[in-house]
Formats: sequence, structure tokens, C-alpha cells
Amino acid sequence: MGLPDGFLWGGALAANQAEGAWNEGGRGPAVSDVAKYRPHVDPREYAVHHQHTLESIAAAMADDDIAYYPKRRGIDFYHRYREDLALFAEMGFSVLRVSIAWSRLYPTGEELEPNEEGIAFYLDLFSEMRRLGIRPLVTLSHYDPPLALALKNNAWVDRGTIALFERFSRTCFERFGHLVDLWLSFNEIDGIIRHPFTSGGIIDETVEGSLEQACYTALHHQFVASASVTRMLHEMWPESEMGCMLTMLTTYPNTCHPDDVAATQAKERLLYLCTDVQAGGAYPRLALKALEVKGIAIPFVDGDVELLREHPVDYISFSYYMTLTESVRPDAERTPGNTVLGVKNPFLPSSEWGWQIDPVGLRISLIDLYDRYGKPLFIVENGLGMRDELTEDGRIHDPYRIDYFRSHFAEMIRAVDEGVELRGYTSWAPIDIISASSSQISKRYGFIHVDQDDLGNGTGERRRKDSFFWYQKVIASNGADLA
Ligand code: BGP
Repeated sequence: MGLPDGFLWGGALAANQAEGAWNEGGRGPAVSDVAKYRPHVDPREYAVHHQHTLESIAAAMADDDIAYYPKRRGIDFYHRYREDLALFAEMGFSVLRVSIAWSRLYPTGEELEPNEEGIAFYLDLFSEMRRLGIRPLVTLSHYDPPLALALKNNAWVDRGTIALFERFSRTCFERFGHLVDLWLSFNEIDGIIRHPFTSGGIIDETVEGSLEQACYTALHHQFVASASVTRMLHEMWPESEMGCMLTMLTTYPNTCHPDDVAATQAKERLLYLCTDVQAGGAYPRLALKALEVKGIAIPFVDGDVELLREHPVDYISFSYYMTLTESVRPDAERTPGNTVLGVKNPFLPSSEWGWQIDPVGLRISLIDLYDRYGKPLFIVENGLGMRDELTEDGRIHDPYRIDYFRSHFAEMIRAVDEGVELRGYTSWAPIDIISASSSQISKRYGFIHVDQDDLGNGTGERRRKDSFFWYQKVIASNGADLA
């Protein structure tokens, strides 16, 4: 029993939360560059993926400040990646998930030729990873569509964006395909409904008609783009694999009252819609009906149905942080989760940000997904954001993080023992980086501490936390030694 030989262990990053160098090397503005750190806003407000207006975007772009726009500076991974990769190799990583910033290759998204400085950066990054025995797992779109596309036509709402994404993807496969054989199309593709601007470049005040319709239109365009680049990858690199990526928001009924169970079933249907399309190859009839009842029509074009059916992904990946419950009671107490607001589960503890900690939920999620699709799975995000304290002698004792991972790994291994085919695990994030939802770095996820505060003050020095050495041991034993 236990994890198979060749199981991939590592960590996950996103360009917009780690690279920094937002206006260097020919990179164009991305939607993440206008994400503002708001000290006065309670980061547990689940809608911190705030929407933007043309005015707030213009104000942000007129301001070259980087203190209150933390994603512009990240943790300077753009300049420090060799040092960070060496630390990941020291932990024994066999895989590292990163993303390619579209606007580093195509600054406005519409250029005919890529920016060669952007190409050079990623070529060196992937080559260095390979040199260290770390396999790249690369996300093509991770919360950073070019801002120019958002301002032009709400990016993914416009069907023309599919062709631009195909051009960007073809460049990535042509220039990096000899170094990268594991790909993901869209990070948490289901999230576009919850944060249209972050995922889809949709500026809601400029949307004609229903915002929800615009989101499902944009989501359909991303489904088509994902299937199209899956076909492209298989034509160019037959041995390489394309995965989809889901926010696994596993939800339990808050009570055994049949209404709570039915409400939970309806919620999970819309959650699984994305994997049903990307892994199953078609929109399920019940999901289409549920959307139709809400007045939402999917803008199918001739050829879409066949493309989706003929080019499903090779594996299913997902982020897992917490679980939620669903209740039909309007007065049910709610708590935030990863970009969502769910009903509190009285049996589970919560992090300081309100995310409910549920290791068993990871086993439930793995079994649910494998049962439903029978395709290999990959956990590409899992971790605990906490405030870490530096001791007098520069140490960081994070037993709470070790406990979180230990309990989640135990359940992950139980799912594998029950027969789930799990290819690998990348923690979110192996090094402290900028939070997607709150733009804080003080919500620390890493096994490696970064000396930087929420406004960017600090030396940027990297320090190994206690969990660094624990994870190193777990990897060396392929999960057998979790003590
Ligand atoms: C997921 C994103 C990641 C990461 C993670 C943690 O939604 O895919 O980019 O940010 O959430 O959330 P946060 O950074 O908001 O704490």
C-alpha cells in the first residue's frame, strides 16, 4: 500500500503571485497588475476578488506604485528563481507547477510575434528546473489575462480571444515543448463565475445584459480554447499531457434534511460542470437545463460540440483547501472559503481566514472525482495560509502547517490505497507568495519564509521553516514517514 513509485512531489506557484517584474522584460499589463492590497478590508470577505471599474483600472494604471499593488512585485521570482529552485531541489521536488504570464509573451495579447525576452525567461526557468531534476507542470492561464484584452472587449466574453489564446499556446508548445510535457489550460476554470475579472478579464460595468450570462459565455469560450489547445498539443507533442483544473469545493449538506441534501446536489452539479465538459467531453443535460432555467444560453458555434467531445483532457487536476456545507436556511451562519462563501460546518476548525480545515474531505474529493471520470488525478494546490512568526534566532516554527499537511497526506494515501490513480501532489505554495484573493503575503503558505511584509518592506531573504525539513523527509520516504 502507499504511494506508487514515480509519484510526483512538489509545489505550485503562479506567475502573477510570484514573478513580480511586472513592467520588465517587455511584459505587458495583466489584470493582476490592478489588484490592490486593501489593509482596511477584512481579508475573510470572500468577495475580495473585487470587481474593477474602468475608473479604478485607469487609476491603477496611472500609478506605478508597487506597495499597494503587491502582484506587481510578487516575491521577485523573476530575478531570484535560481535560488528558489535550488531550495525546492533541496526539499527533493520532482515536479514544480508554475504558470506562464500571457502578457510576458504577448504584451497586449494581439501581437503577431512573441516578445523574445519573455521567451528567454521561461526557457531558462524550465531548463534550470530540468537541470535540477524538477519536472515542470505548466499552467497556461492562471488569473492573468492581458489587461488590454479586458479593456478592448472583456477578453473571454469575445469569441475572438480563442484564436489569440491558440496563438499564445502554440508559441508555448513550440518554444518550450521540449522541456515541458505536463500542461494545464485554465487555473480553476470554474472560478470565472465567482471572479469574472480575475479569471476572464470581464469588467462587469461594461457588460451588456446579464453578467452571469457573460460569465458562462466566457466560460464556454475557455472550454473551446482548452479543447483546441489539447488537440494542438497532442498533434505537436503526442507524448505530452494536457490537464484541466478545478476548484474542488466539496460541499456537504448542513443537515440530513432532504432540502439541504437536494440543495447540495444542485450545487455540486454546477461544480462538476467544468470537469464534465473538459474531462467528460460534453455539457451534461441536467446542467444545461439548470442554466436554461436561469435564463443562460451557451453560445455554441458549429463544430464546438464535436471539438469538446473529441479532445478531452488527459488528466484532472484540482485545488483543495477546505470544504463547505450547504443549507436552505437563509439565517445559516456562513464562512469564507477559497473565493466562496459557504455555510459553516460545526465539526471543523477554521483558519484565521475562515477556511474550514477538513483532511477527510480530501479523501472524499479524490474518490468522488475518480469515481466520476476514471481519469488520473493530480492535486495541484493544497495548503494552509497562516501568519508565521520569526523567532529571535531567525527560525520559523510552524507545527500547525506540518499538522495540516500530515493529516491531508494521510487521507490522500488512504484514497490511493482505495484505488484512486493519483499522479502527484504540488502544495500551494512552497514559498510565501502574494495571496490571490487578498494580495497579502502575511497569509503565508510556504515551507520557505520570505522576508517581506504586506507593503513590500523587507530584504526578500528566504528562510527555511521547520516544515521545510519535515516535507523534505516526507518526500524522501515517498509519503511513508509523516511523523
Ligand atoms: C486559488 C488560486 C491560487 C492560490 C490559492 C490560495 O484560488 O488558484 O492562485 O492563490 O487559491 O488562495 P489565496 O492566495 O487567496 O489565499
